[in-house]
Amino acid sequence: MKRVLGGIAALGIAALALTGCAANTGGGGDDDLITVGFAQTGSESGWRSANTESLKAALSEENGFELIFNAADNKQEAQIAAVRSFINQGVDAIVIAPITVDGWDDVLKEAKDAGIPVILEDRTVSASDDLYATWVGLDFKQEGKTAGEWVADNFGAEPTNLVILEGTTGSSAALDRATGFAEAIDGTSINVLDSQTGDFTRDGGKKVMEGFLQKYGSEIQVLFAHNDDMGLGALDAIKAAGLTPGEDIKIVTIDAVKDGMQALADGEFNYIVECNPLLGDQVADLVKKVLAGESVDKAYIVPDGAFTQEDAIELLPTRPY
Ligand code: GZL
Repeated sequence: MKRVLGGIAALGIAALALTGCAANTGGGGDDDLITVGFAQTGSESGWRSANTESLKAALSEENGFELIFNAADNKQEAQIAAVRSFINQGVDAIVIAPITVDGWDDVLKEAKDAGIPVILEDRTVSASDDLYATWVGLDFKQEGKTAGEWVADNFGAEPTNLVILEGTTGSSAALDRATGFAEAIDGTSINVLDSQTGDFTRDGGKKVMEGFLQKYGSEIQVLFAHNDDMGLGALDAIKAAGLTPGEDIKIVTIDAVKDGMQALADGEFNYIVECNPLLGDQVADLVKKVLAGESVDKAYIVPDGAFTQEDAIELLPTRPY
């Protein structure tokens, strides 16, 4: 297993945050607290829950923040409305986990015109990077590539039929994972029978997998799911079809949340590429740096690991999410 270095980097940044002496920028309720509006995508997956917990823990009052939180139920119009509300409330900074890449230019311009810096976390946007202060997240294309390389290495030499459960349509996570995966299997004997969105949810993964099984049945040899939750939903459909997940259909997913790692340890999944949701400390540190007028990079990538069944059995007891 590749050791995850992101944790060390995050701890280092967290230490800086705790000792950092960001100027009191006031704003919001208690003048000593930094008021942050956080527009989260929703609560579509185990990854999202872990990411929300991480940001709420870091943007806490004891860390010097007053947090206004909104979860947009995976709908961009609700997320944009939340950002407009933060602007109207005159918060000191706005954090966004943008559901999809497009559609952000107008509201980001409104935040800039109001003099409120925007920090992006998790997914990215297509808007010009002069419309936000910085972004911290993951290398989704590499995650897709790592999953594809595992499929190519294990099944690419022989003609192998594969189906894909895609993440939320238009999200940078789904777009970039698809690109990385396709590049990795290019030139192999992997045959993609079908690829549809399950919107990163268990229910979506189950419903789409039911459709795949009705259409292709036991022709399906491998499933690539853009996240654990859709893979976990697909398990129900595979078992209902009388097939054994991890054996009749090999499964590779992305995230490595606890339920996914349990399925991997149990042999129902065969490989998981990590996507680290614990971005809170880095987001909090970046908010303080931006408000203190310190220069920051436009992008910070948190490294990911990848896990086999043996790794999952060893690591499950100590996994932080
Ligand atoms: C990835 C994140 C994705 C996760 C899903 O950083 O945006 O959204 O992979 C989540 O589990 O729903």
